[in-house]
Amino acid sequence: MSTLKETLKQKIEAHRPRTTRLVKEFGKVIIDQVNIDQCIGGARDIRSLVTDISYLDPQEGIRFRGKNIPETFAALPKAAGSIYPTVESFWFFLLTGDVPTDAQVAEVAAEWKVRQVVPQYVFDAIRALPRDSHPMVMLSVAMLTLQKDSKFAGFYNSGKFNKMTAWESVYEDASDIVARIPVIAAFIYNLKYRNDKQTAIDPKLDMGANFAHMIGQSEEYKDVARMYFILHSDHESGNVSAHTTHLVHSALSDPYYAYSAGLNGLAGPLHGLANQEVLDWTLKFQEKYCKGVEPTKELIKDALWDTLNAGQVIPGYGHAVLRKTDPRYMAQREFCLNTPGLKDDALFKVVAMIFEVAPGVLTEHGKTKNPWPNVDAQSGVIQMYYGLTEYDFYTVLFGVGRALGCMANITWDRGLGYAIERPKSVTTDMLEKWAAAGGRELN
Ligand code: CMX
Repeated sequence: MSTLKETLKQKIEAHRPRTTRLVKEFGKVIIDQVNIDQCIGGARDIRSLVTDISYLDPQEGIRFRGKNIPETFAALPKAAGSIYPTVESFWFFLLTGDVPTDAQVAEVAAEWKVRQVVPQYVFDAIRALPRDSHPMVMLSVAMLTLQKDSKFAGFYNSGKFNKMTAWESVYEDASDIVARIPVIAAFIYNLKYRNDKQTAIDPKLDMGANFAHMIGQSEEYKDVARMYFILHSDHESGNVSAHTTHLVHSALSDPYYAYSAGLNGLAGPLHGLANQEVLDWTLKFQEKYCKGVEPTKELIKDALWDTLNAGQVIPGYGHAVLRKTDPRYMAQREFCLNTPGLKDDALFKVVAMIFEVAPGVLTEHGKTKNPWPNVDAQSGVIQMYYGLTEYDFYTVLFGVGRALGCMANITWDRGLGYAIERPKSVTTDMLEKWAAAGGRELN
């Protein structure tokens, strides 16, 4: 058993009694209540999910295993010659909560080299799709195509299924998925945008660097990939992609079914597709409002109001939980400011100007509870700068990163034996009756 799996085994076994005790001794302790607004309004803010992989504080932003973004980047072992950690070290950290040693990172990296070999039938299935399919469709189909070799499904069907050890086969699938998904994403990118010019895996490179290599990117892009995948990995359990993955897996659907479903949720414009929408909005703004003139705050303000008055959302702004600027936005902004060339890039300047104007406009508009930018507002500028201009691919990049969080979460879901998820629904008649009575009588 690898050091990572052994560490995980010890952590899961040590953690189980905590979950069991909470249910047995304190199961009826009330931690939240639900009102009609939340019932109709997307279950916002109801505390009914448990994860220790990450926690999202509305004011502070994300903490991975208790560490905020700068602390995470500072703590983890770095890629050779880089100030950024490897994705492999982050995976160890997300799964176990431990900062790995260099030797442990090397072991994960070596394991991923074996796991990352993608069967030819996956590429054949992607190729069989219409070439103008959205790249997220291709990624989701690839995930389902891999399902036939699921180790979890195999274990379930073996007749020897055991709830206590089921997490081990989820871990095997999860590890295969995180190792293979960048290779699949690179294949999709090359197929769609580089005339099918495919590049072989370089076995000497870490995951982020290899992704850059496979899509024909520059040396500097290796850090972009590492940073991007880590920043997009996890945002506690309630967001659509993480929650969908958790929900589908709770039926004991294997990780391939579960993550394909999670990707389908990520592909929504209110979730991961917003990074593509931000670029689309910004480029259309330049085209329509800046004919021969420099962008100004006034022009941006006009364009933002036109979008809002047309009943559309400003992509990249607002959040269901956050009530301040997303630290993931700030981490990417800092990357831009610290990168010569990028900090003077015309598109970065427009996005920086939107940051100055949009919160005021959204506040005046008066609808959103959070007028500040989220992760998607900044990410596309960096990709554009490095020549990854095909912005309908950006959600695939998000999906590669998000796999880390979703897979870590469902490995623990199985380790702790979380139940099949099944909230109770009510009817409108019932809501009206309880509204008239001032609340439902609880017994
Ligand atoms: N532009 C315009 N209106 C917005 C808005 C925005 N950026 N953000 C929220 N609103 C509106 C909502 O549409 C809602 O309007 P209605 O009452 O007419 O339905 C109202 O403000 C209240 O919404 P909220 O409680 O502040 O936000 P929600 O929790 O309902 O939704 C989110 C959160 C992210 C879907 C929303 O802010 C949004 O649509 N943002 C733009 C899309 C985006 O950037 N998504 C990416 C989020 C990060 C990610 O998951 O990748």
